Amino acid sequence: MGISMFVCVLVGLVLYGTTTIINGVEGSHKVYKEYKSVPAVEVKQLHRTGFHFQPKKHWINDPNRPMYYNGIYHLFYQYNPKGAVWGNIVWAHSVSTDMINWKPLDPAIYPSKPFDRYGCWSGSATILPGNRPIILYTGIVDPNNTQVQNYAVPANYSDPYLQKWVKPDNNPLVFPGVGVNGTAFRDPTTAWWGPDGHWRIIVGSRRKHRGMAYLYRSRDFMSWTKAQHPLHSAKTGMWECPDFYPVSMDSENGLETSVMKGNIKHVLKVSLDLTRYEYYTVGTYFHEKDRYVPDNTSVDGLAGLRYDYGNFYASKTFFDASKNRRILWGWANESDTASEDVNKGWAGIQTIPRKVWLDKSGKQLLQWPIEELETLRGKNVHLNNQQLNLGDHVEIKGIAAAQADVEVSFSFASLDKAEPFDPSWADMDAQQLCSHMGSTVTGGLGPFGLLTLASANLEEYTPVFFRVFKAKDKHVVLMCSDATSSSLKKELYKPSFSGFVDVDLTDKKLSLRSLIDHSVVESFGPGGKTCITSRVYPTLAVLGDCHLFAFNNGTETITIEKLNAWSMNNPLMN
Ligand SMILES: *[C@@H]1O[C@H](CO)[C@@H](O)[C@H](O)[C@H]1NC(C)=O
Ligand SMILES: *[C@@H]1O[C@H](CO)[C@@H](O)[C@H](O)[C@H]1NC(C)=O
Ligand SMILES: *[C@@H]1O[C@H](CO)[C@@H](O)[C@H](O)[C@H]1NC(C)=O
Ligand SMILES: *[C@@H]1O[C@H](CO)[C@@H](O)[C@H](O)[C@H]1NC(C)=O
Ligand SMILES: *[C@@H]1O[C@H](CO)[C@@H](O)[C@H](O)[C@H]1NC(C)=O
Ligand SMILES: *[C@H]1O[C@@H](CO)[C@H](O)[C@@H](O)[C@@H]1NC(C)=O
Repeated sequence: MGISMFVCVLVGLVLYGTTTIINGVEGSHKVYKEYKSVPAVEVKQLHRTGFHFQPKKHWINDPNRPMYYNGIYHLFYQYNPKGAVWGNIVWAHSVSTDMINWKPLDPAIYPSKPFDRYGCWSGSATILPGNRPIILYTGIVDPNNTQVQNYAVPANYSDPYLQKWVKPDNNPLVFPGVGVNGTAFRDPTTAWWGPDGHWRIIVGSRRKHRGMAYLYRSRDFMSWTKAQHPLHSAKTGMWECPDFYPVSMDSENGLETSVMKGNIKHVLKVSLDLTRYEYYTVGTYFHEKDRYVPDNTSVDGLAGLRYDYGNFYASKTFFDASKNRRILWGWANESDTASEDVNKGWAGIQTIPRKVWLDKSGKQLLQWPIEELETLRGKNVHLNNQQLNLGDHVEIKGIAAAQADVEVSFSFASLDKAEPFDPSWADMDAQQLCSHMGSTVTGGLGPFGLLTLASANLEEYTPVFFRVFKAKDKHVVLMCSDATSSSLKKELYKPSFSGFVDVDLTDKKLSLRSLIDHSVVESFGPGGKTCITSRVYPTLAVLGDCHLFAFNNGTETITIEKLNAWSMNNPLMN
């Protein structure tokens, strides 16, 4: 991560507050040399989240090597101990027994050795036989940004928190080698073990315009050999933070990363530096040939499936053996300016950990907030059978609307009023469509949904809604989380995030869950089929002045069959 930033600093092209573009192709972070070592004077509370993962102050990015070990969940993450913009990155470390309440520890890894002197970037944990965790991470070895893969092990396996980590002197384990671009070679995955007695990892890279998942094998975890061919590649630009894991075709349970047999498929996820979004495919892993082939229902690249259609990047999953589930963590960056971040004294959150599993169709994943989140639910209000006619918006009163969990199921009598889906829209992505047809554009079946983080008179609101279209031989469901009207503040990134929902409408229902937390709205479309995270910064719709509504701006009447909303309590947060 952060490679382009390094390149810029080091070649002296320090850009003050302007977007850095490498080769005119790759989008990237921004470099603020004047801010990166300016500790926060004060930590502004107004938009801080109540129940999302955050340290006390300063910048965070990628979640790293989450794992479960001897009853404790560990989360490591990229952290700037000295400021609220990217820089000075170390591996911060927190522990938890439920992934909701967190206790901070000292940083686990920081630059100190020749093999990581210029940076300690993302990586993954693997639990070796004998219950011994080991971490692989990317080290930066020179001012030219050359990347290698290193390992670290706990100093004391009996320490329940694994506070100290050792980076042995036989590092690095993996050099870029011939034919590999050494400045685009990072983010090793959790290793999996094959029946041939070899461990395997992939490392993200690029070769010209191809994203590469380079495959390495090792018998002893120390000596690694690059395979002749990558596990997979595609013409998408640089692949960061790859993740590769099996999913069951007949159960919601997660699978340990080395499982290869049974009724399973595999998932390959990559973070595209080009778009700063993440994409995944569902496919088959031919382990004898060490090739991954996406199914014909899954495409690589920009038209592909995404975990989340909003602010969500550099994610990582792990297998939680205590509950037989696979858990997904992702980073949600800020949408305000760097100077605002410096002013706030903090930047970046981790999204609520999500359980991930394969949909029955076998074509996509489903995601749902971990059940432990429900322990934070406080005051509850509910509604049943409430009708919403064209233009209606009803307030959901009685909870803390700025920090809430809302579950709602909508129904409608007929699909007849669905607007026609213009074939020319097929070339548009969902986000473009949502920006043309927002919550204020009257429709037929929709737009309907929730108005989150809303001010009393709707000067500010973040609508999360559905709109149903009728295409030639099917219905097309659009889900939007639209930041356009989220804040009266001008200098903000306010995208109309959106994704399509592949859902069967024969029961004429659509459901939605939104986790609302001051400056974030994390939403889960029907059963977790489409997820969207928006970061927003209201000026009026804050704290006690924040409201929640359900609305309909379509001609078809919508019924709120059932709505439950809870105020959310604050967990222990670092
Ligand atoms: C960095 O790159 C420059 C220019 O290619 C080269 O002269 C120099 O030797 C490199 N430095 C290191 C430490 O590799
Ligand atoms: C390792 O951790 C255990 C449990 O905290 C402690 O009792 C022991 O003294 C530690 N060993 C060393 C060498 O620090
Ligand atoms: C190697 O990767 C860097 C960083 O992405 C890029 O700027 C450079 O053009 C790449 N070199 C080649 C030969 O592709
Ligand atoms: C997609 O693959 C399945 C088998 O996995 C096959 O039955 C189907 O015909 C393929 N569809 C296309 C369009 O190639
Ligand atoms: C519904 O549409 C009307 C007319 O465009 C607009 O004034 C109103 O704000 C919309 N309601 C919502 C909740 O967006
Ligand atoms: C998050 O911030 C927005 C606004 O500055 C950028 O447009 C995104 O590219 C950025 N996302 C990531 C993953 O860095």
